[in-house]
Amino acid sequence: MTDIKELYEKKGQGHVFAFFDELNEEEQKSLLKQAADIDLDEVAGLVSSLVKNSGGSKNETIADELAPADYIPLPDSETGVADLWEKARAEGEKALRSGRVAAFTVAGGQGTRLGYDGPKGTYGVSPVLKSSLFQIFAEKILAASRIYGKAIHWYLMTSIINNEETVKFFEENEYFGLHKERVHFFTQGLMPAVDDDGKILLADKANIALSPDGHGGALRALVRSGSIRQMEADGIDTISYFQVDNPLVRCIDPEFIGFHLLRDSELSSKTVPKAYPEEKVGVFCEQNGKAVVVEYSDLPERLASELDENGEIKFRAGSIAIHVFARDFIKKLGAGQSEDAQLPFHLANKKVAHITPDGEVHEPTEPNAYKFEMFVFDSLPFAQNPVIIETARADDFSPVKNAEGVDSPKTSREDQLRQFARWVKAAGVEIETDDTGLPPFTFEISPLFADTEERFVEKWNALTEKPELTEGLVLV
Ligand code: UD2
Repeated sequence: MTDIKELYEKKGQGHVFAFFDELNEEEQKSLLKQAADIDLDEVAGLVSSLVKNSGGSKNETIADELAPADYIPLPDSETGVADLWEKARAEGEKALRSGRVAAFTVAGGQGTRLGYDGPKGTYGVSPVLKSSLFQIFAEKILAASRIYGKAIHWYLMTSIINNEETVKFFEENEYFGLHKERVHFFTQGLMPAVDDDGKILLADKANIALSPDGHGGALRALVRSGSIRQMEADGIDTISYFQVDNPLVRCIDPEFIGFHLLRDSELSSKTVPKAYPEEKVGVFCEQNGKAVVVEYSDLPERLASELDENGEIKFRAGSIAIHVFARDFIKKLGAGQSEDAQLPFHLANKKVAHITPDGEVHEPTEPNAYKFEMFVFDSLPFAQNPVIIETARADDFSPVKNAEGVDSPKTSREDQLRQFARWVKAAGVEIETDDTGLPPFTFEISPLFADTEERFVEKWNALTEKPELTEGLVLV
């Protein structure tokens, strides 16, 4: 154990143990464990490559090599080919019936922007019942399990900060009708926050200031937690990935899965055309013959606002963080089997409360520290045969990120209502809506009643007694 202290001393991080002698035995053990879990060489490398170079003008260098990425357009768009989509759907349905597909949600983030005190997935978002994000996903997965006759496994990545509360929420809600043994939680890795000089910060005398290593940490964590091995044992080779913040997401989409399988892709992605140049989504681009996602903060403004010959946003293929991964691609990358296929870390300059060398608590008002995060989409250039398909924003993407304004509970609730109203209209029911398609009253269609427009129409038409569409109606 003293080896760890010596190692920290040798690497210039000895201050982490400055208060060690004041701690009780349990605290000492815990601090030593936290310290042992940190790869100091990795941190030193990141400090010299990122922290010491922060403020450079990397954007302009990458910008010159970027071109917009190609994607498969929707079948009902001008250039879309309906046959292709039909074939993809058949392939995806076959895969679902054979049980080779699992769902996977990254839910380890801290969700600070929403200002909600709890794991984001427990936040209530549906219009009438205020069902939580987790419940909506669970019901979509349950619905797909019933449709394809195979109970779908669901993997969820949490972090040490929210794991206990997340699992408790599922327990209390009896896993929303899913088989408990098919819902798998695992925690992601942590990285220490450092100051301008690359010194690791202490949250208090007994704890290092640690935070989740980004959703890109999912690849390592899936391997380390044994989830990949378990998938192999269960015959699962295809992983449907989505974020915790998007209640509209089609958790299990046969067409998307089908395109991924038909093209023998290691990583497939969905795109929607950006709504406006500054929209905070990454953009699919091509760089040196490889597909990449350039995060919104890294795309130079002149490219973000450039128009093509048709007057459309040139770099418009927005990344909405919905993917299908081949299991073995994650296995390869997550195990770090290849030196060249390591996901890079990104630097985030944040406010981190910490304890000073003289034992005082420092609550910063300005960003004072650096955190390191990996992004899952950085795995894209390593993937063989990457596929990008277009999806309809209205049926796949309306995230809850901010307490107010864009991407807020209000906008997401309204987008859910618009979807329900479209489905009802498609079934031939007259319903009044405003110019944006929003109905004047609040109602809800549970994924257990129908999870797509097509199934809604079928189910609605089969009802012998149709309920009246009024305020507060819930179809389950
Ligand atoms: C993400 C994408 C953005 C776009 C947008 C769509 C990044 C950097 N950008 O933006 O390009 O696709 O989503 O909505 O991802 N998470 C973890 N562990 C972590 C950090 C995050 O599990 O350590 C999860 C988090 O719980 C959430 C998701 O990753 O489900 C997205 O994280 P975010 O809110 O930081 O990403 P955001 O909104 O900046």
